[in-house]
Amino acid sequence: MEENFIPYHREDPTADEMVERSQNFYNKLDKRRSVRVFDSKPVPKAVIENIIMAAGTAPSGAHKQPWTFCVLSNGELKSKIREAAEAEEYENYHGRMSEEWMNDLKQFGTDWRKPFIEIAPWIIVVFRKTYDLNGDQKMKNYYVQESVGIACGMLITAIHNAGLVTLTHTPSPMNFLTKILNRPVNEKPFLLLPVGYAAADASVPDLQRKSLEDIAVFYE
Ligand code: IYR
Repeated sequence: MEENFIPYHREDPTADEMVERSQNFYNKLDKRRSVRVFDSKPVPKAVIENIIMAAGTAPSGAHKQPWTFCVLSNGELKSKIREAAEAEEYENYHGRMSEEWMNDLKQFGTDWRKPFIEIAPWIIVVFRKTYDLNGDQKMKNYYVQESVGIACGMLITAIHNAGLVTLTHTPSPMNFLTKILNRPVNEKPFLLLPVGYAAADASVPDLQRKSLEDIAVFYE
């Protein structure tokens, strides 16, 4: 064993256990939906801390963990972000998005208004660290997009597991987030996720997910 290595504690489930566990996990994840209408009901900070710690277990290039999760519940900051996001989205929905893109979005009923940014009790803005800064010294990060994308997937899974909802909001361009949240030059905004309870009357589009045959090719 390498000097800095420690033994890995295996679980060693039986084949039957694995089939059952994986089926149960899939059933649970299959209930996840992106929800755009939130309740303002408070969510304990401890839940948000736990889901961020869960996201932080993601693998990353050279274990650089090139992410910062900015968590806000402050009403003034939320309003500023909503205002800036809506200004960009207004432009997107009034000419910046192609006709094909607008058509693809029709079934989701989205528009430039983003009230969830103010209504959801928590907003998480994920930043990717294009490099690390140690004083003036720049240190390389690797596979930053992939690493942060994986961490966001785990974050979304953790939110769902906690019994809450979210949606992946990517206002475009999103550099206003760097300014409002006063982030350093090595950080770039990646994704904005409102987190909270779904509104009592929330509804979601009747989407179908692709089948296994549609998404997987087995070479046995
Ligand atoms: N960013 C816009 C538009 C949008 C784009 C895609 I691709 C979506 O899946 C959903 C929305 C918005 O947030 O409305």
